[in-house]
Amino acid sequence: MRQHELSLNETVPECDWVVLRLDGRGFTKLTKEALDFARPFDERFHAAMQKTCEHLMICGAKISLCYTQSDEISLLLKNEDTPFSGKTRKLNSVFAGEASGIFSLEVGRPVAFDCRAIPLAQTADVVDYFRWRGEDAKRNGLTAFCYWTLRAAGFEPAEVDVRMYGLSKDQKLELLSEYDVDFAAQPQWMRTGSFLRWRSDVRVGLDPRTKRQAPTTRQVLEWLAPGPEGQLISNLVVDVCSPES
Ligand SMILES: Nc1nc2c(ncn2[C@@H]2O[C@H](COP(=O)(O)OP(=O)(O)O)[C@@H](O)[C@H]2O)c(=O)[nH]1
Ligand SMILES: [Mg+2]
Repeated sequence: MRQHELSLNETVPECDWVVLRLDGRGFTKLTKEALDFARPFDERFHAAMQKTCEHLMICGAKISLCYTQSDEISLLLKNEDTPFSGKTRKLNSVFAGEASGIFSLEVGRPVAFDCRAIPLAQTADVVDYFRWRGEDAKRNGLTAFCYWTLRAAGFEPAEVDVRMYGLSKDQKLELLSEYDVDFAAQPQWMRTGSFLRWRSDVRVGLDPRTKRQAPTTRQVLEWLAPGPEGQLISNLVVDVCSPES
């Protein structure tokens, strides 16, 4: 029986970094029908995603960096910090379970996330990975604003598809300004997604051993949104991935 059970046993291959990407299952339907969230973006939905990210950062593994956009979350781990001896079935199921549990509590109904483990050979791949997800967030965010602006103006879904077919980024921005929607003025998490990272917080406190004031360092979570050109993404990732971090 053990042989059967171990037949799908896989571990993360040789690499410097591992990303775990989680994605909400059927969230198009969930956000539309069951939970009636504002479209294209909803502060309550985003708050539940943020709570989920914060939980994942402290749920037992050393996560170097977290990024979220729409219904997805990417967690970056150093290979040596990857728990469960890098067994992908454990990583994928446990992290999906942790995210599903906390998000369900936040929104008050059962939801599921999937999770995939992605090995990345070196730091340059990590920069590329987060820029890729950031580009996806920007493209989808802009398209979603255009789509729902046209729907709010009374167009049927098929008419919106025709109106938006083949539009470039600049044409989409133009379309929004025709309807007095200032895309640049929308909250940054909607346009680029956002990062959650650990920051060292140094404070002066009483050292119980010496009974003297002394600096103490603790790790606190900090949310950041990348700039429009993705510069922050490279800087942040390189910073997080540096050997001293
Ligand atoms: N209403 C609403 N929907 C959102 C929000 N964030 C993400 N979504 C939806 O979540 C879905 C995520 O896409 P995808 O993972 O491809 O779809 P899925 O397979 O149905 O989960 C999209 O349909 C988004 O519109 C939000 O803030 N408000
Ligand atoms: Mg999804």
